[in-house]
Amino acid sequence: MTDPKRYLITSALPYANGLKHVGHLAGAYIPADIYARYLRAQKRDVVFVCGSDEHGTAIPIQAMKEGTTPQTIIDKYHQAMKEDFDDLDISFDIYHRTSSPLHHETAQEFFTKLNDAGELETKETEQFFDESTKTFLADRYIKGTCPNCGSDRAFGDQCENCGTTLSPDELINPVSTLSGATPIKKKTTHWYLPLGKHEQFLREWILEEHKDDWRVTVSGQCKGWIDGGLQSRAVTRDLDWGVKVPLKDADGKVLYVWFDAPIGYISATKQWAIDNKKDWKPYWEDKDTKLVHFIGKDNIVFHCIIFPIMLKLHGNILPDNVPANEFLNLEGDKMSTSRNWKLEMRDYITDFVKKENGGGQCVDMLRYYLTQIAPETKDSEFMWKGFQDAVNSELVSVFGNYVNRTFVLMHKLCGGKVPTLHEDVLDDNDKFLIAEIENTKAEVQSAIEYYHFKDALFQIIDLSRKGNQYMQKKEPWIVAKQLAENPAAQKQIDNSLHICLQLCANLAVLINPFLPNTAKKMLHMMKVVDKMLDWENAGKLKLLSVGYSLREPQLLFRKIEDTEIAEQIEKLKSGLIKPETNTKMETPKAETPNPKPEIVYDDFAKLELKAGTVTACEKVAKADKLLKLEVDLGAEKRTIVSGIALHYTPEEMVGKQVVVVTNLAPRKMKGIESQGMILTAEDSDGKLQLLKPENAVSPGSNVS
Ligand code: B3M
Ligand code: ZN
Repeated sequence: MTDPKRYLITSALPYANGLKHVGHLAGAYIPADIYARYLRAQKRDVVFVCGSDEHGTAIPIQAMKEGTTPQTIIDKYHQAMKEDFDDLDISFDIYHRTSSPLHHETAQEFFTKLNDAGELETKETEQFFDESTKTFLADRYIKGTCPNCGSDRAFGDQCENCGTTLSPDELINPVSTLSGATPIKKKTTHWYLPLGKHEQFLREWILEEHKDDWRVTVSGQCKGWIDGGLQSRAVTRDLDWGVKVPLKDADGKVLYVWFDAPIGYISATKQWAIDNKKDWKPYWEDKDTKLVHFIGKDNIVFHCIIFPIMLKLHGNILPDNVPANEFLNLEGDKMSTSRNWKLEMRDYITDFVKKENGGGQCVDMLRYYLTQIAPETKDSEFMWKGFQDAVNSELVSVFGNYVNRTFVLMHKLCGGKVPTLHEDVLDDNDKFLIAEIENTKAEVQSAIEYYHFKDALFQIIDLSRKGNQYMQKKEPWIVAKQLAENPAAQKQIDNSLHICLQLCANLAVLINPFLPNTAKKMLHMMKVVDKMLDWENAGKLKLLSVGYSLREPQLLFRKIEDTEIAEQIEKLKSGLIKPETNTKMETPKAETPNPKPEIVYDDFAKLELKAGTVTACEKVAKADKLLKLEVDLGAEKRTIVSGIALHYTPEEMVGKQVVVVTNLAPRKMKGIESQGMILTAEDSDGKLQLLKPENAVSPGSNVS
């Protein structure tokens, strides 16, 4: 879209069920923030919205885990996520929440309009139902084995391991995550959005109209969905947590979280408009608005297929682009909350930003590295060593060093003032750098407009690298020594430092959308006001007036020490919970330290071993390694305390089968009587895995 009147930028609404990690930050928040800051510097009319996604089964499940109410959970994580985004200078114009009455009204109006227009269908189907808790098992209330990758961490809506979108019927061995029970089927009626009716529209809009400007990873995924045949999607659920279906005959039903969540972008815009005395409508109704959704790749189908159909039917504008990012891995492995293999935004804030030598520079260091490794076209890798290298050998040694050198020399050779530019003695090196300043602006601008943020950032650092090379060629400190014999050389010194200083000012403008704290520090050093950061100022040598006196330099970035990196890697590794159950593991070398003495069969026969199903599980207070399990053994239930808390979360234990030594004398652990022991295998690296029957057996089955 050329020259839109206004921009609406959205970042995926994070679920308010836990803290978010740097993968989320790199995927949906930093790129959107760069884009919004860039547009603001261009004096565009731009609104950047986000907020917490507070519905769906993820919320009550987290509440169960933490032994509290869904409301407490959303309040807690909404606040925490908002603070984290603030601490990392993500400049939302509003951070809203989908539990707000305004959102509920907006989502209900949306549903009503589509339903009244006959665009939704109702269907009676049989769905999984947990008889013990009297709950229909939608989405994350049901889990089982993924038909695609075989992981046992697949939910009724999506596999956590491979990301495939699923329906409960596709799960192998489905169990209720609420009780661990095997569900039955029960009839229920729901509203569906018939996606198939809109196939032609999607083909034309995505595969033709946007064939050149959408990322191939995005349009490719869309094509796959469309070619695969678009099924009708249920937009309601039998749950008691969510936006109520606004119809008389729909008691106990709420809108599907993926129906209401994207409408959250609209309700956030409405709230922003109320707060700022603006009109929200043009942002969602006027064709001259450019709407851009920043998301991670697992959200593509919702933002490129389902929500656009909803928007079209409701009479809203469609997104102009959805620059979805791929995933960010961490130290060679997939980031995962359940395995605790992750770097939460909050961890970085605590360990770097809030430390004595932290602050804005540490915010910018993370923003820098995450942009440099942004998974724009393929999955990428966060490596602590890579972070250290990016900071030390690019931010410190190239960009920071260039700025510092320029300021030091200007104070030493030009009396702390911006020297004159003598046009009559410009040499080729001067001319080359002046041209590079202009070219770089154009290149950065074009890269940002195509959502190639990584490339844009590279161009900026490269410009500072050229500044260093220029300084090395011009050597004003050497020229200064010749002044006694050759006073005309002062002109050379003036030119070098004039150009170098103007380049510093340009770098501040260009880096501002990416590293806002750094730009601010540079403004302070140059004693200029924020207005200097207007984008139109870049590309020219006119930012600083001749004769203007500047401050002493401040170091822009500190070095990252080896010890800091080592600590982070250690922290990550010691927190790891368990390996993927379907990950191939190398067979440990045959090694039997202290072999036990031989026994006769009768010794073995003394053991009573049974298979059981875990029906409840929780952490044991003040014991990092212990979990308390309730195990169903058919004829009886047992409480068992087991030292597996570093390898399994309570939530993932529920529903699992285990092998129990049932005739072991009871033993008290942390005040709890453990009535048995579950069997595990310990890998060579200390990771524990449960021993369990290959296929589910009835609880109480003998093991021999
Ligand atoms: N909350 C899923 C996620 O956090 C979902 C995004 C909603 S965007 C409208 O990945
Ligand atoms: Zn899978």
